[in-house]
Amino acid sequence: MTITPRPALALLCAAALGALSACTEPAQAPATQEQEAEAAALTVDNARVVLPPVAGNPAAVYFDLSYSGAPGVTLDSVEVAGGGMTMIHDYAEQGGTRRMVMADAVPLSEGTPVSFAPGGLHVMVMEPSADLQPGGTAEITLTLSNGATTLVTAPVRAAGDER
Ligand SMILES: [Cu+2]
Repeated sequence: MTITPRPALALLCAAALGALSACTEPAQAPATQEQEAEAAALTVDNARVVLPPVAGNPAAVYFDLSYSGAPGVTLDSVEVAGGGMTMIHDYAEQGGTRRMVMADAVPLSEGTPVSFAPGGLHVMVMEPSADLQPGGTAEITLTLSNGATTLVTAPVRAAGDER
């Protein structure tokens, strides 16, 4: 999918001139209107980080996604502040056993909620740091294939807690 730049900012500026407002450029490269719209189109509920029973093992992240944006978009990556590399995993039947497999990109479509939950889709977080403590919170960034990002704050749970 290609994102076509639109002169939306210029139009806003032109409108603002009538109100004598100065037209200021954001200091950082702004997200395009499309990216902001796509980020708003993603709703993340019930996000939580579950720490491993053994320190140093990967942590897991679960959440419920609903999406109402343009079709053809996937969830491409999930980053966790205080954690290392992340991977999106799923479970699948292989040779009669249920194994963990890589899920590179998770398709999102309107009217089809996607749940990351124990036994199914999950985010594995390598090398969770000591910043991630039970009862604390973690900042999680979800990035879509169109470049839109959504930041959520999730509670951190101990391995033995409810997942
Ligand atoms: Cu996994």
